[in-house]
Amino acid sequence: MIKLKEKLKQKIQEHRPRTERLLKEFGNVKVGEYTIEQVIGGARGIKSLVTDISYLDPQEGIRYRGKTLPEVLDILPKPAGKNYPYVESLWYFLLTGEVPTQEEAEEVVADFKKRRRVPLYVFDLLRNIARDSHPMAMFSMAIVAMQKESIFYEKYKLGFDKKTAWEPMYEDACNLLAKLPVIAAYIYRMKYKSDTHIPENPALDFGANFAEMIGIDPPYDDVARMYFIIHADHESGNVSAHTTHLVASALSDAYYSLSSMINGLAGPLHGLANQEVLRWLHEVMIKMNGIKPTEEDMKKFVWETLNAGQVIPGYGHAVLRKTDPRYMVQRDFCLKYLPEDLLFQYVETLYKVVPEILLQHGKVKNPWPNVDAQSGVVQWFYGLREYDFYTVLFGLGRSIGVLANIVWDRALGYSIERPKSVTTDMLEEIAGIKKVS
Ligand code: HAX
Repeated sequence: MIKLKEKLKQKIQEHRPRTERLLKEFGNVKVGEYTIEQVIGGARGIKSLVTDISYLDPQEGIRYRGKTLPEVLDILPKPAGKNYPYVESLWYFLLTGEVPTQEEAEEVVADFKKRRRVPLYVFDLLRNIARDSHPMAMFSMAIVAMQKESIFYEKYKLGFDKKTAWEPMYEDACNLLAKLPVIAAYIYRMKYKSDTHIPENPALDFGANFAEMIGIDPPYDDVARMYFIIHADHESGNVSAHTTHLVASALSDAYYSLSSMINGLAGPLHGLANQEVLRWLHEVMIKMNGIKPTEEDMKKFVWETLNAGQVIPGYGHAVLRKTDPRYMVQRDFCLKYLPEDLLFQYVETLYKVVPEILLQHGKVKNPWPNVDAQSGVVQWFYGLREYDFYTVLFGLGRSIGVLANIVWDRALGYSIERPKSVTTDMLEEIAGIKKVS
């Protein structure tokens, strides 16, 4: 058993009594109250999920296991000579809450390499899907196609043991996560690079192997690591994390759960916003004949979009009430490595004008940019220009957090999810405007 799994086992044993005590002794204590607006409005703000892996403060932004993103990027072990940490060290950190040593992180790197082989039938399947399908649809299908590999499902058939169910879930999660860069790279090269492929490199870690397989030279390996790490988790209520948790709560295995997550992430109000930002920016660039717009020009385009009833992609958030720290990490990266890039200049101009316009527009609760407003610029600069692939990158990163979460879901024996619905008549009666007979 590798050190990560041993440590995780110990953490689970230590944690279980806390959950058991809360349920047994304090199960009736109220967590909060909620309103009709929250019920109709997508359960916004209703505290009904538990995770210790990350927490999203509306003012501060995300913390993974109590640490801000700059802290995480700083303290996790990195490959020699590189600026960003191993994705595998984040996996260790999210699962255990402890920063791995270099040796512990590299043990996970070695473990993931052994799990990387993708069954041939997955490539056969991908080759038989209409080539103009969206890469997120391909990614989702490839993941669910591997369900027959599930160890959790096999063990379940022999008899479900609540205390040990996390172990096969952990094995599935590691097996699946290790394969995702290989699958994503295959989709990319099949769709956009004339179906020419680059074999995986057993010498490389998760991020570097992905970079090599899609065919982009260093320092894109560091870009990939940074990108996957900052997209990994955003607590449990966002569509992708919640979907994974919801599906896994029915004791569906990691393959079914993660495939559903990809489907949820593919919505333009969620992960697909990163491709929409690039599409929108290019429309603006065409109108500007490729020259940098003035703030006045940019204001005009933003208002045109709003007046056409469209959202400004990359702005706003359901929880955050300030600029997304994931935006800031990428902005700092751009300021350091590509300050003169034209697309970055567009994004910077937007940053100056959009918040004020959204405030004047008067609808949004958060006028500040989110992660998606900046991420395409970095990808574009390093040569990944097929922007309908950007959400696949997000999906790769998000998989790290949501898979860590469902391992813990099984460890703590969380119940099948089943909120209660009401009818509109019932809400009208609660509001005091109608009597239900
Ligand atoms: N541009 C224009 N209008 C916006 C807006 C934006 N960027 N963001 C919100 N609004 C509008 C909403 O459409 C809503 O209008 P209606 O009352 O007419 O329905 C109103 O402002 C209030 O919305 P809100 O409470 O501020 O925001 P929500 O919690 O409902 O939605 C969203 C949060 C992220 C979905 C929203 O801000 C949005 O659509 N943003 C643009 C798309 C985007 O960038 N999505 C990615 C978010 C980050 C993420 O999850 N990445 O994966």
